Amino acid sequence: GIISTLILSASAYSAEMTVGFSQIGSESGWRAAETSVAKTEAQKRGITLKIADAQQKQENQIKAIRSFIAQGVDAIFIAPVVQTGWDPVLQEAKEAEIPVFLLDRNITVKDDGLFMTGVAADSVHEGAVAAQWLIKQQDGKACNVVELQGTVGASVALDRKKGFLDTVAAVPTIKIIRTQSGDFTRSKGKEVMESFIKAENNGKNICAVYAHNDDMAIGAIQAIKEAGLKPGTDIKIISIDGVPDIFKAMMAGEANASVELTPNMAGPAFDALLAYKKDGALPPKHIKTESILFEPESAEAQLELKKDMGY
Ligand code: GYE
Repeated sequence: GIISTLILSASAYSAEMTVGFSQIGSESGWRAAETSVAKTEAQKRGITLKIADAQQKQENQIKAIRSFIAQGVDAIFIAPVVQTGWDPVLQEAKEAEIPVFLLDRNITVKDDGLFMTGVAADSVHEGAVAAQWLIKQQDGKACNVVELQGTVGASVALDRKKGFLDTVAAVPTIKIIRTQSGDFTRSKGKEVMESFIKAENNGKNICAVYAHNDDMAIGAIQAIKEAGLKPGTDIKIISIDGVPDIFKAMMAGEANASVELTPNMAGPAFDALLAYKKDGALPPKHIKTESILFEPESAEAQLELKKDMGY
């Protein structure tokens, strides 16, 4: 009767939905977990998810988005590698009446109506949380900081830099003496840290590393060890993401703090999409995830929790 018909159409409804996800790549442990959680969250809701890996290139993302439009998907998810340059392709999606959801990074477009919502942390705040930790640690003692920035032009790199810089600006004894992009990868993080160490009296002028993600911090830890110094004590390590390997490094005394970021960006986006398709409900423009700082005391417990989070 009516009830079974309703149940059938309700379940058939999401099962018939296809979402195209333009993912950045697999530059970090956090990124890989985000991809894996997206698959699980789609499955839970009976949604078909098509993932296109852009290998860090915006041009590949634009191609993937155009292909999703041509296929007539029900929605497009984008983790935008850089902040600008999205207007034309998002205009095409809008004309095709395909809603766009942003995951983990922000964009700057002329018309905010070109996307439905963005699920992300407040990255300026993440940078501020990292800086506050360092200020408290130093308690008035001077500190020369080297910064490993994320991908050039990425909103998260610009914002994590800004939040940190604005916060330490109030404390003249804390100085950023060197800053360079390590592209969010372990290998580049290590390479850039090696050059910082060489330029700064074999690392002896460096008090702390602020890395825009844990993977670059792990690369830096390696470089510090190879230079004969102790990461975590000779040079403090503060980063962002909360991946299992940074908690392992904390347990080994080699890292000091990480601002956690959930890899579950897709879940809230799927929920917003389902609510929109069901009765036209419009989500808030930004769906904000939490930014909590963890130190070595909680590393073991955090490592345990990460097992269920796509890592
Ligand atoms: O912190 C980093 C990744 O955009 C929030 O990108 C994401 C960042 C994340 O490569 O590890």
